[in-house]
Amino acid sequence: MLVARGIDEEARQLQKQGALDLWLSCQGQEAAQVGSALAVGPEPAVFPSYREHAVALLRGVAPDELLAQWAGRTFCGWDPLQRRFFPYTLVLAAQTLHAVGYSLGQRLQGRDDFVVVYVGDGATSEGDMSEAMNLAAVESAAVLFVCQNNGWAISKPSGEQMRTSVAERARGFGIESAALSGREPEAVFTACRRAAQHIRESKSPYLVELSVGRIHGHSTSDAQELYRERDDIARTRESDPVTAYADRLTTEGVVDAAWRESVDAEVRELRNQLMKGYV
Ligand SMILES: Cc1ncc(C[n+]2csc(CCOP(=O)(O)OP(=O)(O)O)c2C)c(N)n1
Ligand SMILES: [Mg+2]
Repeated sequence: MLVARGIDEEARQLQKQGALDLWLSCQGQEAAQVGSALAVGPEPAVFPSYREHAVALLRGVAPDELLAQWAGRTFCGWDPLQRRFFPYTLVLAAQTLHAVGYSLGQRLQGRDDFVVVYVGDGATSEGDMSEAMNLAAVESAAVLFVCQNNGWAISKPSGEQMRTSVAERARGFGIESAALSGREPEAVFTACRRAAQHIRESKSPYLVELSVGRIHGHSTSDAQELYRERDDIARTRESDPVTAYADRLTTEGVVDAAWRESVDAEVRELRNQLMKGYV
């Protein structure tokens, strides 16, 4: 989570300096991403949206590969088959159908791995998401839908996007689901482990809805101060999962100051290398 935070912050700074065209920050969503990615492990193919940077790093995507697309150097940056992490999809919810189709294709090949797809709250309003959930349900596709609900589709609050939770909607399609805070990495890990077990045992899809906070604007082109209350932004920063988890592990004696300093040094080095390659 600390490494993802550092790389994300460096990318934001590089965009401000004109080295990247755009950046969509994952800050505030690291616990949801790291908890879910570690729970499913390295095997399942992952279909991301566009801000799953912590998941990408866990899949072995190098920081400079992660930034390449946002500098307009390539369409992707990494080898999707090698990393089992597919290219970022900017057409909202298109990846949900890709994931269900991929899962059905895997079944035809006699493979029983499940597939993971990440989707935002706003993207669930797209028809593709409803088609994907219905197809996954009727075909009993082995798909784990992970919805990171950060409360916003750019400037549209989630309360104005839907009348029920995404988890409840999934059940309407016949998909088992769970809804929980995405700020606690261990709770996310446990929920996603359970979801993976459900998919393997019952050979049917599952949806996990994780409520998270979006610390920065939608993208580096978005000024969230124009449509979000100051208090709301302040509360999101105060409930930052990265600081909260680091503090908790320190209080519990799981990590100490020396460990933290070694991680900070590693992050500084990664940021330096990234900066040299992009400025
Ligand atoms: C099909 C389509 N419609 C509209 C857009 C423009 N757009 C880009 S991001 C976004 C909001 C998405 O919100 P959400 O799914 O909650 O993801 P978040 O950015 O909050 O992670 C919109 C409307 C798009 N990229 N694709
Ligand atoms: Mg959102």
